[in-house]
Amino acid sequence: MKKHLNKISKTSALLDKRGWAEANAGNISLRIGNISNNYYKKYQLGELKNFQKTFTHLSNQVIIVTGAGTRMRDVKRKPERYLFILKINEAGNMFQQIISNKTNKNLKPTSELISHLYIHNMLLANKREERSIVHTHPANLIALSHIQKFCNQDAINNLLWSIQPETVVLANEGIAFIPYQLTGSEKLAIETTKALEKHRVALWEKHGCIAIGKSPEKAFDLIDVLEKSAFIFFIYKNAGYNVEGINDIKQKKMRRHFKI
Ligand code: 2HA
Ligand code: ZN
Repeated sequence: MKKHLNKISKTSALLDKRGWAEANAGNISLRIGNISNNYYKKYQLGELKNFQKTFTHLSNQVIIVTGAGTRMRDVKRKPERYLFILKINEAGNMFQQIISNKTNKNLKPTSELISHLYIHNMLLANKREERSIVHTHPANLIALSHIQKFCNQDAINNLLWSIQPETVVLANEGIAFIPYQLTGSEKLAIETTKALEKHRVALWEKHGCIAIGKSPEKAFDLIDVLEKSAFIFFIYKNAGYNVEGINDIKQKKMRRHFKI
């Protein structure tokens, strides 16, 4: 278990270092799968609680999520205290906290739990390789989502790809754009899950980013590369320039070269 907790705390440290984690901003989850019952003998299990719906593909899954209201800088220091380990029941409609002697029994799962559950359920249903979800608040991407012209999937991707080759290569299917929805809502979860069937990263209008990856760090990398594009955009805008960037012909050549 420790190695899984450490994967999350390593990424929470990166979010803090990037300045994307003001107060309790952001949340992370890592699905560690279906662990044999023997495993729980050394742990206590908390009381059974209901989800607001049934996630059939999450039957018997164990998922680690950041606690509600926790700061990334605290997760980095004390992962056992600020991470919540959920053991989901056979039916996929209830969960229990897995408790060790370092667990904070008053902790609750992240306020965006509904999005994490919907997405993990979809990933399992579609036999996808991603096990991690990272949600964070990168300032430059959020700023772009305040500009009407870029509140459009084609427009925002054409801009971000044109800024640096790494964005074309790493984020080759682009970022999904999710129009504004209430934080922590089921509507936000449903729209995001639909979008992540075809993407690995989405931008929540006027809020932040959410990405999936094999590891939390891989999900972080995707947001990092897109945020760097947005950062460079505002640098040249602030310097008073409108630039062409990497044009379509060059981007197409790059896609052919990298077979993406
Ligand atoms: O976890 O970022 O979207 C705090 C948030 C909610
Ligand atoms: Zn958020």
